[in-house]
Amino acid sequence: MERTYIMLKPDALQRGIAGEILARIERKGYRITRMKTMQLDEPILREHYAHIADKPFFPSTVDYMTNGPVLAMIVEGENVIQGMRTLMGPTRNEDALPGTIRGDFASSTTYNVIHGSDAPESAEAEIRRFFGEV
Ligand code: DGI
Repeated sequence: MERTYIMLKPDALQRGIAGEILARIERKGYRITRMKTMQLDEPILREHYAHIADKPFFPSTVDYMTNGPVLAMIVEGENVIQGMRTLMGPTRNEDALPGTIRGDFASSTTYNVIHGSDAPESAEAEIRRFFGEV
């Protein structure tokens, strides 16, 4: 069974929509096997977001992501990495269709409520980064 790293971003918790997002993940048939809240800091975000760390929007991403706790999760299911990306919707807010988590809840490309790994290698690296060896 495949697994992926999913993270509800601070605005999901602050807006009280975490339960609704978790329900969508469960309703799809995926299993949440680990879950914890965490306060992120800039060093872990520089690692997690190394591919965007030199972008002009990165400082606002750090402000957003350190604004309050996140909900870190390991989610399992058949082809769950791609399946969760489909359920989440794309990165750019204007492309996220209604019916997807981002399409229904994200208020901007920065404030986009959820993270999900994009490939098997990044899923394992992110699980290790946020949960250690599990
Ligand atoms: O895997 P994703 O989260 O969909 O996208 P990513 O890994 O390319 O980017 C990580 C996060 O960085 C993304 O969730 C939101 C932010 N980001 C990416 N591209 C842009 C952006 N934020 C702004 N404001 N503008 C962008 O073009």
